[in-house]
Amino acid sequence: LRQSFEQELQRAGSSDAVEKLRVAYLGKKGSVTELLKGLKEVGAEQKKELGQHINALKRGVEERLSERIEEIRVAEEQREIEAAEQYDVTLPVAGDPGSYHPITIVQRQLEEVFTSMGFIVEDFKEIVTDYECFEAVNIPKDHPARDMQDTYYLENGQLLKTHTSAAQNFILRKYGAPVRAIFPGRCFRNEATDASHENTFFQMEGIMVDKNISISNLIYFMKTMLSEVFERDVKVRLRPGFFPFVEPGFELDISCLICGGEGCSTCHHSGWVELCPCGMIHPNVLKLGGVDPEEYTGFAFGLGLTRLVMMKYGVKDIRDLNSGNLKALSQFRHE
Ligand code: FA5
Repeated sequence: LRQSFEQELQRAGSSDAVEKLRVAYLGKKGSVTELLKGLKEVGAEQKKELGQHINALKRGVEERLSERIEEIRVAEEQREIEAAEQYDVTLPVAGDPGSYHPITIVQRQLEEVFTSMGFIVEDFKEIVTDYECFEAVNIPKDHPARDMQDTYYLENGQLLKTHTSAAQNFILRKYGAPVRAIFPGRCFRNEATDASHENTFFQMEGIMVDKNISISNLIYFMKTMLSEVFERDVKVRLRPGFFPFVEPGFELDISCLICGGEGCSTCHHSGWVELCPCGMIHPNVLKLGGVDPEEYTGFAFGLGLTRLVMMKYGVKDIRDLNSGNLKALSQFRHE
């Protein structure tokens, strides 16, 4: 019986066929079941020994059935994988092949620039805690700087990230010092929108912490970044700026490339666009991140990625970038 079962099992090529076998051997009228029923007719002495044999046979059959089911499952999976591999992703697409969003294009370009300089790229959540967004970057409760960013609070007390600085503490704790990291992300602020302000926009934060990091390191990296993105000289200015998480802090502005610095609605007629505030990381922020400020220093910057994209491509109104207007967005092809 065992032998014929084994032969039939090998021939069963699908889970349905295996199920039929199960019925044929272990079902109500199955061969093994019949054997067990037959035990009634033998004497007590023989019953014990024979019973043990038949039960062992039954267990063996059950085991082999499950093994075969598993074999079939693996083989089916393999067949599916092979079929998928035959799908040729290099074939030309009929019709519009689509395009990347300009923010994605510039984000990837910046990621390449920074990774080539030894930075890692990190990701972070969009829903964060009050601690992550404010306290861990030296903005305690009741600090007036909280009003600098109008926050969307959720019912559970968490909030939508108002700036990518909300990830600083996470990065410092995860990697310790020394560390070089950039972390792009979407930010949300409850503010009135105009040509250069949206309630949803992208920033790209960067930090570099090591022994003896100074303002000249910061300026070098900012210059490199801008020349790589614009591939030409652009006018920038650095002025003092206040952020509780840096000391000293700076505002890095770029001469408005929409009007050439003459003044237009994009730059609020000032000729300058606030692009990338930055500074030396405040000792309290390092401490809260588990890094000793006596031993290490570092810089941080919070690049307005969406505004950088506007300047690079001459987009006059930030709202065009969030519009989902494919016709407008598809002009920006990836080189
Ligand atoms: C910050 O968010 C700080 N966390 C930046 C920072 C990081 C400073 C690290 C020092 C060290 P600010 O609120 O200025 O700063 O925003 C930074 C940039 O994001 C701005 O320069 C601007 O380019 C962009 N930005 C801010 N608000 C908006 C908005 N509503 N729409 C579009 N871009 C915005």
